[in-house]
Amino acid sequence: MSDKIPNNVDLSSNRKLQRALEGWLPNYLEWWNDMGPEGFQQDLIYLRTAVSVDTDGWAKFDYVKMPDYRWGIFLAEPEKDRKIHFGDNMGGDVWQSVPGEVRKELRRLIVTQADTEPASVEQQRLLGKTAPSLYDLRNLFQVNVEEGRHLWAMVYLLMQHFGRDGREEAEDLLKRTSGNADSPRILDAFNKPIDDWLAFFCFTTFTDRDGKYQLGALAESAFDPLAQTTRFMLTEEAHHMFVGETGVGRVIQRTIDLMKTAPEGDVKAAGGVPLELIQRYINEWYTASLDLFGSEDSSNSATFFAAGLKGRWNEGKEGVYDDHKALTGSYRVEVPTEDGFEDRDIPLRRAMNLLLRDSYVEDCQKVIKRWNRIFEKAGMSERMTLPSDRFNRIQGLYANMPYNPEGKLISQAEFDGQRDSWLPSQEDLDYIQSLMVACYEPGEYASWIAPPRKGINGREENFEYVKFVRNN
Ligand code: BYC
Ligand code: FE
Ligand code: FE
Repeated sequence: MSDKIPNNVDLSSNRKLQRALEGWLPNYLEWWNDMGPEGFQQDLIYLRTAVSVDTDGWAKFDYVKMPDYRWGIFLAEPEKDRKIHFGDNMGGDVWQSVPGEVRKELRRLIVTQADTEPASVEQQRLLGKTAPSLYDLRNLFQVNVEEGRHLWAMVYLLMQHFGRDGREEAEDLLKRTSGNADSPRILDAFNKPIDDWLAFFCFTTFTDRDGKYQLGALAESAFDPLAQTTRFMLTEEAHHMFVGETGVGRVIQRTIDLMKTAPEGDVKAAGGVPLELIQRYINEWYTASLDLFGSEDSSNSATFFAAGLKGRWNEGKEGVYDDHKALTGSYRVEVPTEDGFEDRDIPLRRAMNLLLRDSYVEDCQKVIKRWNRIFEKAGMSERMTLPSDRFNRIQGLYANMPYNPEGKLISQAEFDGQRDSWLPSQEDLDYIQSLMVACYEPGEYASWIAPPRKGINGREENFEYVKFVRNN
């Protein structure tokens, strides 16, 4: 065990790697200080820390200062005699080191994955100042430190398996910045501002859920260290999505309560979030997350699949797919043309982004269903929906064209006229911003959100999830 860097990869017997990681550590901490959560660094946060990957060592809860969080390297237990189970190399042994012929592609996948982790921390860095409760504040920081750990996980792969290039990439990951005009983060959604908590809850619902599917696809990889690393990351992702889904759910619940109890049912006057506004936020973050799957028709995705770098969702699970080569078959899509649409049959391997996205969309639909149960329980007929996958896209076949949320192509003028009823308007953003007032009393919640049904780790209602050491 190396003291500085908790790990289960026997770091102390790998001096070169240890030195590289220990050299990177101060830069990481500097980044965390400059670009991580603003304020709160000396406060005591009730966090779950991974000490090891077995069930005991993994769910340890304690008060920690964020900079003392045990960022480290944890890989899931390797599977014995694992074989490549899809693509051209199917049946062969999985790789413990990087084959030269896929080095470039693998490095790019790992760097892209890695880049999203610090990006999300940057996007969320000011939210602590307006947390609606200590419970939410603690959840934000739990998500932030774990995204920091996900960066460590990817940096480990880069340094262990990609030599000097890997070390350079690791440095660059701390140099790009979310939203920076000169050196932005790689993927679009990670350059969008997250300036309020409704955006945070939508992001953790929809964008962290892209994380779940992308990590799931990488967990199938023939490059075994990547598969093991991402498999362990997935266990943390579940909590991030929980924070998002219950967060939006609690906003909906609060709005329903206000619709029934506020004078004249005026939700805004009572400091709540109108349902249409929640729907507009859903539209925005869901569609931005669809863009993260890349184009529906993608030669990159065919290359990744053929080489065994990235599989489909549950590729290795029995009974899901009969054919793991995907050399035959196609996926029919409607492609926009000058004067309408035409059908295109995308060869299956080139449609891998789309197949992964279908699994994601199905999962999102279940989330919507669970949110709609809140309305059903309250005896209300209102419902939340997911917009069409053509709406508001900036990647893929339907990018930058005026589709309405039902997926119908309309004129640009009509789109512009209706835009603010479909996506958050400046007025919406200003209104939500006006609600963002910190509520730091244990057991108390801001006006626009209902309390959670249960505490973290079974804690009582007025548990002090954050102990302030000094004024923030
Ligand atoms: N923004 O063939 P195409 C997470 C680029 S989230 C900007 O359509 P491909 C997390 C693309 O790079 C999970 N650029 O796409 C969540 C390509 O560029 P080049 C993150 C985009 O390569 C919350 C060109 O467009 N993990 O973990 O098949 C908090 C055409 O490419 C975008 C991964 O993404 C975009 N949205 O697929 C914290 C997994 N989409 O080659 C963390 C690794 C496409 O022309 N990444 N482009 O320069 C991948 O598997 C693939 O890179 C993508 C794109 C699925 C993202
Ligand atoms: Fe992550
Ligand atoms: Fe996450």
